[in-house]
Amino acid sequence: MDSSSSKKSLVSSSNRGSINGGGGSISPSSYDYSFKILLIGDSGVGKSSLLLSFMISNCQYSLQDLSPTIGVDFKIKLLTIGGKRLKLTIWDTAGQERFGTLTSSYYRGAHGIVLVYDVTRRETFTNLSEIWAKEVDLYSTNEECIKILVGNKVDRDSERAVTRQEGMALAQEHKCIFYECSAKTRENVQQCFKDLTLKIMERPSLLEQGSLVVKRQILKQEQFYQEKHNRSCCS
Ligand SMILES: Nc1nc2c(ncn2[C@@H]2O[C@H](COP(=O)(O)OP(=O)(O)O)[C@@H](O)[C@H]2O)c(=O)[nH]1
Ligand SMILES: [Mg+2]
Repeated sequence: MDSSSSKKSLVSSSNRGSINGGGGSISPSSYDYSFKILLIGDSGVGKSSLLLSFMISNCQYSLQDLSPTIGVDFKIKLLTIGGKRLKLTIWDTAGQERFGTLTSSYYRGAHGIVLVYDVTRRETFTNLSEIWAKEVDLYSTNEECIKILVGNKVDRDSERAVTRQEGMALAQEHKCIFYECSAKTRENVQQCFKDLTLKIMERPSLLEQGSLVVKRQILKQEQFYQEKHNRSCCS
């Protein structure tokens, strides 16, 4: 199973169309676990493009299709891993990172955080340590959340300003998984999100949180049927 849809944010009135023709509400009974993943990093590093590249499965597209997306707040991807049906809600900034105005609510409850830099722009790499990792420490409410460092735009190898070794060293320093990707060629994009999800599932505390929504739903249904049963017994 692999389907996707984009959703309106509670705070934004913008409504971008769904990418894979998905859409509509997704019933909690259609997945076992629900995880919040977010993308951070400097403007222009390719966060929105990586997200689009991940959302669009098995189809051809050109770089024009990856033009900057402003106003998308989050996208939902349903997928099955290890027999478990997962709902990934992936949050992308609507360009606020340009003004340094990402709020704590963006980070709240995240199970996975994707820290992105552009391998051709060194300042986007140094800003990860100087700005973004600090924001994560400050705002992330899940101490155990899984972080992944992504060096994007590896298709522009001749313009490289950050080596793979440097990326690996930074990932080690911040206890992150490390991937180099290209949203343009889609190299490593699926693997990177899949690996992140697998690591979330391996962490019991995150798995527990991810399943709470489902548990609540089941409890509600049970209460509903119990009450219905009691009413019909006593009347
Ligand atoms: N060559 C190349 N260009 C990319 C790649 N990913 C994104 N871009 C381009 O980089 C620019 C910024 O991308 P965008 O996704 O809007 O970055 P964001 O601000 O981090 O969301 C756009 O012009 C994209 O087409 C990539 O992997 N390779
Ligand atoms: Mg963007």
